Amino acid sequence: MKLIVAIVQDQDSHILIDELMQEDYRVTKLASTGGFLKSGNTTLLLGVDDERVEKAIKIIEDNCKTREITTSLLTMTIPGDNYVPYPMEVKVGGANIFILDIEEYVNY
Ligand code: 2BA
Repeated sequence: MKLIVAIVQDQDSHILIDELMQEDYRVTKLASTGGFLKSGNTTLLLGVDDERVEKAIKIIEDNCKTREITTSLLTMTIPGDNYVPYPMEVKVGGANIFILDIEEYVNY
């Protein structure tokens, strides 16, 4: 068994969860925050039998889009001590996926 940890964009999460549930995957949704953009994203946990991992990844891939986001990070102006917003284009992934081996799964 594997644990799939998938960090996806909020906009994609509802349809993605519906698609996964339709294929009988069990899903836990966590509200998370990206360290770089400091904005919300969604982390999904899926406990999956080994032979169903590939299909789960394909469903995630099919339902998550990469998007260009313009963000303003703060940077210091020279001369002076003022902070001014500095626009920056960032490509946010459709999904960042970690696949972990599960030693034991217990369900009461
Ligand atoms: P954030 O940390 O908010 O990052 C959003 C996007 O900003 C990233 O998209 C990446 O394109 C860019 N980015 C991140 N750190 C950067 C840096 N130091 N310099 C320049 N650009 C940077 P993704 O790579 O697709 O990541 C989307 C979200 O997935 C991340 O949100 C974070 O919440 C999570 N994530 C990605 N890689 C991770 C990892 N190795 N461990 C834990 N979480 C991860």
